[in-house]
Amino acid sequence: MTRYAAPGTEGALMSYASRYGHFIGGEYVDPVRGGWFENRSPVTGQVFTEGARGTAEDVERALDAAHAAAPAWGRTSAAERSAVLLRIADRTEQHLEALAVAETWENGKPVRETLAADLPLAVDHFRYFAGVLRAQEGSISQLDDDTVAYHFHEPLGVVAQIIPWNFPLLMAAWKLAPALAAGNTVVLKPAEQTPASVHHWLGLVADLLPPGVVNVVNGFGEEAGKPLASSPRVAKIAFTGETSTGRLIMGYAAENLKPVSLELGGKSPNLFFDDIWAVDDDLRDKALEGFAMFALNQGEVCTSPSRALIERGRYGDFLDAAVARTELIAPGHPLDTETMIGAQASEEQLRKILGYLEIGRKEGAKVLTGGERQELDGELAGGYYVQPTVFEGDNRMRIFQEEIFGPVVSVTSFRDFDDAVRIANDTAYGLGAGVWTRDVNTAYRAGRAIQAGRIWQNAYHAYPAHAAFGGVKQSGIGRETHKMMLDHYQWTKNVLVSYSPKKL
Ligand code: TXE
Repeated sequence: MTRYAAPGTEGALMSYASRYGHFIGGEYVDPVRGGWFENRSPVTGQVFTEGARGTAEDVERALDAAHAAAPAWGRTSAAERSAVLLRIADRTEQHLEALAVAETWENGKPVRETLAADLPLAVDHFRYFAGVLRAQEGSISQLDDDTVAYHFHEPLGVVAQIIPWNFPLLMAAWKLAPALAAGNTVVLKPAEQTPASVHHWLGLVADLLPPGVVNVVNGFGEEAGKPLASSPRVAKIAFTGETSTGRLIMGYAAENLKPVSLELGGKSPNLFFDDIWAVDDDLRDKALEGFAMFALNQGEVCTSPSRALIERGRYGDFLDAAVARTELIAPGHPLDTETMIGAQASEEQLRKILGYLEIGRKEGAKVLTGGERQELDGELAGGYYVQPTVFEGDNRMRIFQEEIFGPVVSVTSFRDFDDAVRIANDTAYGLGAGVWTRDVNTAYRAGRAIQAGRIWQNAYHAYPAHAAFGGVKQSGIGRETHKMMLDHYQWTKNVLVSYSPKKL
């Protein structure tokens, strides 16, 4: 076991600055109106740094810088931009351990996850888009012997990106890599709960980018996010967050007729067919792991498998084993490499989850394990910890229909294939789903019938680049983590040429 030292303490791999201004035009600047807000580590509940409280004036400054940088960056060759992205990936990788600690301290998630997933995935994202960029081609249509239509990819220009707090660095990488690859400059707003890690990372990679190509404005949704998303000076808005905020963003964008991509909430079903239990083998164990994935990242994942649907024949056997597996999820100090569940990202989120634990009980759902705040000792006593919780109930309950965004799974049974699909689709959301079965036909039919953008089969919570990710229904519009993102961040110019000497 390794216990990393907390940022800024003796032996620590990194320390945070005491405050982070906005990053505009290649340098840190103070907020125009002079406001700052406190940033608490959810690990301890203590303030560890401050972020600039951005307003419309700061957004305008960032947009000025992004517009000034846009023409030159947009004209760089694919090879040049690709080389920059590769250097960013290498630099991030060189500091991977320190960034993993930073991410854990700011967000609360266990360092074993930031080391194994958040940071390696962020690094790979830059490498992936550096690669696909080199392979992108325009096209030519030959309309007749003398007439051709060229299709060129043009960058959109300056894009706005607004990200949440559940994966501060990975969400920044998911947004920045394709936008930069496509030749855009960016104004990005991190979540007010996690303003610092992105800045710490920027401090490490900023010299690799021309000033103004990436600008980061901190602040709250209404004060900084809204002026950014509603600015006529942005060519596109990319957003990840709550569904209700996504609606607002789309409204702002509609005013200026700007394209949006939205990655929103979810209530993802995880389906366990009887045959998975029929054989005592590695796949059965893997399915139990798949069940326990609801607690990964403290359940603060938009695709969290927060509804488990178990076939009736082996319901009791599977559920007993699943509850036992859940009870192995070790809480502890998030900077210990053996800790499996860390702190919720903010006190607000903690309160929201505890509220849903109450709602579940009042609705008549049965708590099979957990159900309380996780009390920890010492410096962790002020942190925001929740026990992994398994509820048994009915899909009509609020705990089955509303996104809790905590380590809480709501379990129910299904009769047969059609019943499973009916319950799975009985939700406003359509982001992720899991299907666990040994039968390839069941897997295929379920994969086609479930309304969700990503369906894992005998797997869960894998987010590799080159597999398109995004939602349907109330879970969003557009896809990420795939080369098709280049199209989201470029527009097609058609040049139609006649080589005919004949008169018109
Ligand atoms: O989200 P918000 P919150 C869900 C999850 C969570 C709930 C609330 O259920 O409990 O949302 O989280 C910015 N104009 N998800 O309140 O408000 C905000 O500053 C422009 C799911 O944090 O959507 C932040 O940068 N921007 C999710 C970002 O939007 C605005 C991830 C997200 O915050 C704005 C996070 C406005 N009017 C939460 N209001 C997922 N799908 O991964 C807020 N913002």
